[in-house]
Amino acid sequence: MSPKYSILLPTYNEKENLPVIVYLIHKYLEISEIEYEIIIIDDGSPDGTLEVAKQLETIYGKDKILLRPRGKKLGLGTAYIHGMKHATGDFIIIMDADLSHHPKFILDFIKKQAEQDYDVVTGSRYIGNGGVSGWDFKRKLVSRGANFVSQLLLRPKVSDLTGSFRLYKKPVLEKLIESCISKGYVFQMEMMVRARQLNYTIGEVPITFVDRVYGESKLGGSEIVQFVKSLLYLFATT
Ligand SMILES: Nc1nc2c(ncn2[C@@H]2O[C@H](COP(=O)(O)OP(=O)(O)OP(=O)(O)O)[C@@H](O)[C@H]2O)c(=O)[nH]1
Ligand SMILES: [Mg+2]
Repeated sequence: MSPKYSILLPTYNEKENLPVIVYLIHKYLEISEIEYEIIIIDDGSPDGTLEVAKQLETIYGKDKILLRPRGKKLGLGTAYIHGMKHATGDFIIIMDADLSHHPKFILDFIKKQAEQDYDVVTGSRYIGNGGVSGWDFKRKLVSRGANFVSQLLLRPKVSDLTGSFRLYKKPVLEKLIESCISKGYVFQMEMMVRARQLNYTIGEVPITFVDRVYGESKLGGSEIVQFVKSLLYLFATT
C-alpha cells in the first residue's frame, strides 16, 4: 500500500493565506497521486481563520481537511502535539501556513525520504538552490548568526537548524516531541539535536523561504534574547 502523509498546518490569523496553501497542497499532491490529509490547528484566531477553514472542509471534503481547533492561542509546540494526535498518516509533514513554505517542496521531501528511508527530512535554506526571499539585511544576519552559533555549539550536522519545514516518520516525531523540553523558536533546533542523539537518520532538501506577504511578523528583540538563552541551555544540557 502506498504511504499516507498528514500535513499539520498550525494557524493564527491566516485567513488570507489558508485557502492558497490548501489549494497548492491539493494541486501538487493530487497530480502526483499521493495520499494525504491536512490537519488545521487554529487557535481561536480573531480574524476568522476557522470560518475560512470550515469552507475549505466543505470544498475539499472531510477526509482531506481535518479541523482540530483550540479555544485560544496556546503556542506552536502544543499545536503540533495536538495535531499529531489526530493524524492517521504514516508520515507527518510540518509547515507554516503563511506561504513562507511552498507546498511544491513537499514532493522533494517525499522523494528524499524514500531514497534512504530517512527518519526525518528537513528543508534547508543553506544547501543547493535553497535560500531566502524578502528578508532585509538585519533579518538575514539574525538568521545566519543564529544558525552559525548553533552549529558551533551543538554540531548537529544539519545545515539549517532553525527551519520548520520538515517531514517525519510518525513514530519518530512522537518520540522526538516527548524528548524535547524547549518551547518557542529554539524548539525546532532541539528537535534536530535530539534526533541526532537518538541516532535517527536525517535527510536534507533545499527550500526557498519566502517572507510572509499577509499578516504580521513577530520576530523582535525579545525573541532574539529568548533564543540565545535557550540555545545556551541546550548547549549545557545535551
Ligand atoms: N495554532 C497556532 N498556530 C500558530 C501559533 N503561533 C503561530 N502560529 C502559526 O504557525 C506558523 C508559523 O508562525 P509565524 O507567525 O509565521 O512565525 P514566523 O515565521 O517565525 O514569523 P513571521 O515573520 O510572522 O512569518 C504560521 O502558520 C502561524 O499562523 C499559535 O500559537 N497557535
Ligand atoms: Mg512565518
